[in-house]
Amino acid sequence: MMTRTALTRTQDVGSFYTPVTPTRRVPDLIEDARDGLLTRPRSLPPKYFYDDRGSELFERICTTDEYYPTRTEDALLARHSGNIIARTMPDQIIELGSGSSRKTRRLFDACEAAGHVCNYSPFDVCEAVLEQAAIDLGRQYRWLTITPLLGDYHAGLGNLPGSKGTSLYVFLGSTIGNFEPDRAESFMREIVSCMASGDWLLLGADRIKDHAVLRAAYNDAEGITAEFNLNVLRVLNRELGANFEIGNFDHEAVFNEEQARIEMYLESRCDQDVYLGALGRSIRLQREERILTELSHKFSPARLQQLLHDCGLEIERHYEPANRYFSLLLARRRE
Ligand code: SAH
Ligand code: AVI
Repeated sequence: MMTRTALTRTQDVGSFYTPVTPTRRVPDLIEDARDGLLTRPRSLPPKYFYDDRGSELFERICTTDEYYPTRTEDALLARHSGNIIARTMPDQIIELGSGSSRKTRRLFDACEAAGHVCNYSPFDVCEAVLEQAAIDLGRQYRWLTITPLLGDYHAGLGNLPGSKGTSLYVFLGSTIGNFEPDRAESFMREIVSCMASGDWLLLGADRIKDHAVLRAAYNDAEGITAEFNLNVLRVLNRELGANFEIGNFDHEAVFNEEQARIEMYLESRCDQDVYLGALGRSIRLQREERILTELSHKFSPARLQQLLHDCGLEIERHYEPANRYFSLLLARRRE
């Protein structure tokens, strides 16, 4: 991953990012660790996965044989971006949790093919991934005005920079599945409240399917998902002055059928004490005790329709592959 110094040297994208001012306060890592680790059941919010290394590991997960969501969604975008751009003709594309923006290129390719120029605002919590995306996209699409936005989308969308004309909000990768169901709905409502009449939302959502396929996607043979999961302990060691022994934990990812979600845990391999420096406290973890690190909800078409309807959206198109592994929904605000 290129460093910020390197970006300054390339001078490719001018000033690098615009910070998104929170509209509400969200807990910081110390508070999240206090809330999530000092009491049982133990848990951590998934945003802490995404330091530089975590973002790189996520990119590697996307290329594993088992992790079908990325290539399935990418194939849908490759096939339908022409249609999506023709319908929406966006003046700006605003992407939430944009990561490397790799799949979003399909939309830019379609813009190019249609001779349509637009602006792009990728919004992410990880500075390194945002920076690299801005550099790469700036090189590939010289016509594209890129405004990288750095911030936590849980802190509110009310301070996103103002926009002119038609906006296409993009939320890909089934990141919506990482939210608790109530939060998924309130977040979607927040997106809708940013949308003016005539604006669009493109949402990617992973579908319920054969449980073995789902389990394999979060238990790849190379162990990259395990590394991604364990990486959050490195984040805690660095940012919180904790002393987690990475080798004392196992990656666990199980499908909870009742809740239709993958649950990802770090499981303690032994009885152990871990010191959380910034909290001035130790916690005792018993053998096989788990820390919940991520929920990844899987959706039925009916659930997606209900979610979008309840949030004031009207579905314009529902794109899905022949195996129905993934949904790409193009929606607009219901008037
Ligand atoms: N949209 C991309 C990346 C998905 S990974 C894709 O489909 O491949 C999830 C992305 O959301 C990561 O880049 C991560 O840094 C970002 N993210 C996670 N929590 C976030 C938060 N609270 N605010 C903003 N971005 C967040
Ligand atoms: C970003 N998010 C939608 C991914 C998912 O599938 O829930 C993160 C991930 N976790 C493990 N593998 C991928």
